[in-house]
Parts: sequence; C-alpha cells; structure tokens
Amino acid sequence: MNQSTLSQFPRSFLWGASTSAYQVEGAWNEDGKGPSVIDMSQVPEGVTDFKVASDHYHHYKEDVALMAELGLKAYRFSVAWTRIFPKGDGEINHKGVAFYNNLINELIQYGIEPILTIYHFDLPYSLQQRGGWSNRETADAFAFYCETLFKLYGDRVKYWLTINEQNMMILHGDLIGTKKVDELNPVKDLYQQNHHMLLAQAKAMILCHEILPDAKIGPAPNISAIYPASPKPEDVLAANSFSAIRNWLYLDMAVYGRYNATAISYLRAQDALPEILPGDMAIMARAKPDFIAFNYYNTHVIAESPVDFNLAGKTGDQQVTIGEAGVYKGCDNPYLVKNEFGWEIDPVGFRTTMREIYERYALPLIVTENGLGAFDKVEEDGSVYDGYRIDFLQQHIDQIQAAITDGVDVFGYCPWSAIDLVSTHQGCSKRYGFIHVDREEFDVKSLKRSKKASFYWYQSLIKNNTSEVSD
Ligand code: BGP
Repeated sequence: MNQSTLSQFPRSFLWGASTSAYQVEGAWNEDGKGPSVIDMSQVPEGVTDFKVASDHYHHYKEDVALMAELGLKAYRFSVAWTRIFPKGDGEINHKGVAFYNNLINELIQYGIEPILTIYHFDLPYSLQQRGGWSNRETADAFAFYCETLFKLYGDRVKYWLTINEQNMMILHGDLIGTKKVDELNPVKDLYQQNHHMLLAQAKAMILCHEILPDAKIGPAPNISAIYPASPKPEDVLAANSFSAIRNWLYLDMAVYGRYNATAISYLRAQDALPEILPGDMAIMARAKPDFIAFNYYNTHVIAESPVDFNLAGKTGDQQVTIGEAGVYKGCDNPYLVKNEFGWEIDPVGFRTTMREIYERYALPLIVTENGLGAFDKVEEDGSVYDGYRIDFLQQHIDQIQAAITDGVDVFGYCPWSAIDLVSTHQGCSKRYGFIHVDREEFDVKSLKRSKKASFYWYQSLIKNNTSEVSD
C-alpha cells in the first residue's frame, strides 16, 4: 500500500537505544552481585563469556555521556536481579541498589528517559537451584523483586518492561543459556515454567499500578510476522499455528489474560498443558499492560511439517526457525537477503508486524530491540564505517514512519544496541552498537569507547526528528 503523504514522527517520540545487564555490564561477581544462570552456563566454544562484557559497570558515566552526545531521548537497559538480591530473594545488596540509582540519576541529569527491563534472561542461580521457573515460588520471588524496584526507582523511572523475550527463553532457552527442564517430561515442564513466568509478569503489572499509579508497564516479547511458504492451505495453517505458539500465546495472556486457543491445542496434543491453580487466571485477567514493547529482527516463513520431519543436527535461534515435526517447518525467504549471521533482513515485515500487533491489541507500541549484528572493521585511525548498519536502521525507521502513517501508535524506537556488547551466543565480535568498544573475543584490550559512523548518522536523525522515507 503506497502512501502519498507520510505522517511525521511525533515530537515526543522516544528515540532510544537498548542494552541488557549481563551483556554489557561485566563486573559479574563484584560488589556483592550473586551469580545468575547466565554466569553459571557454558558458553559455546570459541566465544567469550560475560564476565567482563563491555565493562559498563565501571564505565557507566562515560557511556551515559556518550549516549547524551548521541542525543538519546531514552535508554532501555535491564537491572541484574542478582545485583539487587544476590540469591534472588532474601537479603538486599546495597551496592547493587546504588549502582542503578547512580545510573538512573546520570540518565535523568542528561534528560534521557530510563526504560527499565526488570528481567532480561539472568535468573538468579540460587533460585534455579530451588527449581527455577518450575517452582511456583519463583513467581513470588519475582513479584517481591519487582515491588522492591518500584519502591527504589519508581520516583524516577516511568517506563517498565516486565520480562525480555519470554517467548525466546521458552523456544530457544538452551542456546541463550536460560533453559533447564525436567528430563522425563521436558515439554510439560517447559510450559509449566512458562505459566509461572506469565503469572509473575501479571503480578508485576498489578503491583506496578498499585505502587506507581503514574508509571507505565508492558511485556517485551520478540514478535515477528509469520509468512506461509505458499498459498497451500496446509502451509497457511502451519504458519497460523506458529504465530500462535511463537507470538500470540505471550501477548494474548499479557493483554487479555487468557491462553491463546491454538497454543493450548498444541500443548494438549503434546500432553504439556500446564497446571493452573485456582486464582491464577483471575490474577492474569486483572493485570493490564499500558503498552506493548517488542523486539523485532526479522520475519519467518513457515510450511507444513511432515510428522517424520527429521530435526537431527539442526538448531535454530531467535531468528532462525527450524521447526517441529507435524507442527511447522521453517523455510528460507527467497525474497530476502541475510546478514552475516544468517538472519534474514526484512524491513517491510517490520511494518506488517507493527500493524498486526496494533490491530490485535490496540495498545501503544514501543520497539525495544532491532538492529544488525556484523563483524565491524576498525580502520587504522580507529574509525568504524558501518554503512551497512545505517542502511539497515534507516530502512527499518522508514517502515516505522510508514506504520505511523497507517495509524499505528508507535511511541519509541530503541535499537539494539546503544554500545557494543556480547551477543547471546555468538560472542562480542558480533557487534551491534553505535559506540565501538575496543576488545576482542578473548582479549579485553583497552575497552576504549569510540563513535562509529552510525553514531553520527543517528545523532543527526534524532536531532532532526526525521528520516528520508521511501514507500
Ligand atoms: C534478542 C535478545 C538480546 C540480544 C538480541 C540479539 O533476542 O533480547 O539480548 O542479544 O536478541 O541477539 P544475539 O545477541 O543472539 O545476536
């Protein structure tokens, strides 16, 4: 659908950027921080762990000053649960509390809106030892942690995100380092964990509104439009199933407080229905998000899947779908190119995704991740000419403007990532940042910060609140 005139970005549009605690902070065991499941997980061979990351913990002032120079209106970051509660619950760690107080104050001083993710993959290891998300009590520990954050930081933080990419923790938790399931009944246990996380999220939203009536809170899943591989009805049906399992299961619960029917049918077929205790659904129904935050990297193409679909030796990740026998099968999209890590690039699919979410839930949207992972090259004078990243972001921003013109209420864009950090499973040579960090996979070098070409480009875009748009 071509648009003759494009709507402008609202003046209040939150041009931002994102990070997460475990991928950027480092200082993994400093100042009383307890270990998380990520700290205790085995990283794939050949890539760095998260112990030092970009050492933002010690560089946060310099980093925030750079973000201010970039012109950011918002910064989306996460709190490491184990800096606040080293064991997940119990005794509070005052040095951890102070770190986020300082970070938030620093942001506010520069007029940057803090957007705080409560939980981004790094479950306290101590809670994991007590059963992790399989144990209902983890939902209570989460609620207590949330209540603590609301009371500590709610005077300055207006935007809260509950759980980053719960759907990816469920579908790709083995790769991300978050998954531990019962060996006898793994799928049932996984979706029991999912139920407890949904319950935890509902409790967080209710508490937020009780404690901070002016604050806004929302979920932050990874959402992608799903294309059928062909008009063959079986392909369309499989694509519809995958949408339900990957996308709508999570958002239907967050917004409507009910399980998606197709997802439930899928779980029933696998004998994986979660145990739902009396009162759970009333809590889910009472919890209401104020907006939907979502991460978008690309779309997926889905075909029908034979019952004997052989998955041996095939692994997908957040953006590469392999499939499930008899349910859905991921395919390449012949109309799209891939990035250096095999992720397809689909700016138009971004517009479709925004429309689909808005049509379904009619809540304001904020994009909390979108970006291009690449092997950046540092020139002799230290410059990084990441024109490919500028192209990627420009094309996606164009599609936000097109979606706004379509009538979708998008109020912010926080690309991944503000600064170079460590990828979930592909190390720190897979870079995303506007700010380069001088380190290599196994040599942390000087950790010096420098501005990439994309930094100057985004700075000018934010300043002008506009971008050149093509249909
Ligand atoms: C999302 C995660 C982020 C981030 C991003 C890029 O799924 O929320 O934590 O890492 O993907 O993925 P990767 O690091 O695997 O390149």
